[in-house]
Amino acid sequence: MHKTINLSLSDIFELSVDALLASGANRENAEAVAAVVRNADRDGCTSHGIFRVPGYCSALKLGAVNGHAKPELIDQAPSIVRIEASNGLAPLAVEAGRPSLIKKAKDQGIATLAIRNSAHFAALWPDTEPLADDGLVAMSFVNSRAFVAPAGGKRRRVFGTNPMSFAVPRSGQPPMVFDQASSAAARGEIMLAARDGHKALAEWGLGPDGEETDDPAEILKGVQLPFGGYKGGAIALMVEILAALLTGGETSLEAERSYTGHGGPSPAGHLIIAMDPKRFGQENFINRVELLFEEMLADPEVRLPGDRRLAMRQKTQTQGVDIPEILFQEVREISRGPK
Ligand code: NDP
Ligand code: PYC
Repeated sequence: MHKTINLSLSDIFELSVDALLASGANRENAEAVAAVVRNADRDGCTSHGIFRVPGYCSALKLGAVNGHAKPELIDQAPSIVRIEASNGLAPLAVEAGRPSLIKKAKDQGIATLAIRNSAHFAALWPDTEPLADDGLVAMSFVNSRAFVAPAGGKRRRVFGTNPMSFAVPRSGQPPMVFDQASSAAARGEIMLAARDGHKALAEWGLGPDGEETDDPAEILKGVQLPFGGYKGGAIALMVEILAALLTGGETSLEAERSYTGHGGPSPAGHLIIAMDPKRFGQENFINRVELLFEEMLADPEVRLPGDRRLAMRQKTQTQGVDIPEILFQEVREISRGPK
């Protein structure tokens, strides 16, 4: 076990901002990234919290991503807004596009934010939850570098871990949000298992020889597998097409080919869809969603996706987050800047 240190959520934010600034990001970009990092740790998404800051910083220092990028908003059509992110970091691009996406969704009933050339290294629920907070049903899709074999494949990586998130508003409660990789395990979870000396599950992936292994480090060198065989493989394919091809972003294979080994995010594509239930003529939508949830929860074995995150959110506001001391030292060292 690692020796840990307890940090408040504002400590995590400030430390992340300082490390990103010291690595060459401007304040706008640093604060946008630090907010998603803090919120990931707040919600118990350790694999996309401060654990990711050294990777962001390494990519910034090596010039693999542009920490001064200013997202360019393109009003493409009445229901489509595009962002050219110019090799910048995804959190600022999402912030820049959100107001226009919300307005278009409320005007048109459905709207899409298509982001190309941005580096997404985060969880996806921060993209969809604020839209549901505004009364919209939302979906988000992003690709990354090629880590995952298509269903049936054993050696050749083609897809990113290609997550998707879905959010729906609720009555008097935070939105229900799910957020999941299309691989059996997010790469971040495999990295944490490798770091913490845990074994991998057989379905997570294969070693470089195409054989099963319980060593997470071998899977990181080999291929990850889609969840649920060909069904997850089809979702990974769909996300690749929506996120990379429909936005004009880099495919996961293209991002992999230009990757220089910095350990941080690579520019890819990113698609967010928002729908206004009122414009669909469904004034009773939220009540019907609640009835559906009541039916699900009538079985005490069932919980809603996102409930674990929301419980963690309650806890960490007062109790802070334990992180490995070695990670804290690493990020603090980065924040002190070059010697
Ligand atoms: P998980 O498998 O941990 O969880 C997926 C979803 O299932 C969550 O919404 C979770 O809710 C829900 N869930 C889990 N257990 C249950 C249950 N028993 N009943 C009902 N719902 C349940 O997520 P992943 O490991 O697939 O992904 C982890 C993170 O990695 C995500 O945030 C994802 O966006 C991120 N990621 C980012 C990528 C990128 O390219 N930027 C690539 C791949 C992943 P809850 O959280 O409440 O447990
Ligand atoms: O955890 O699979 C992952 C991931 C890929 C890119 C960012 N996170």
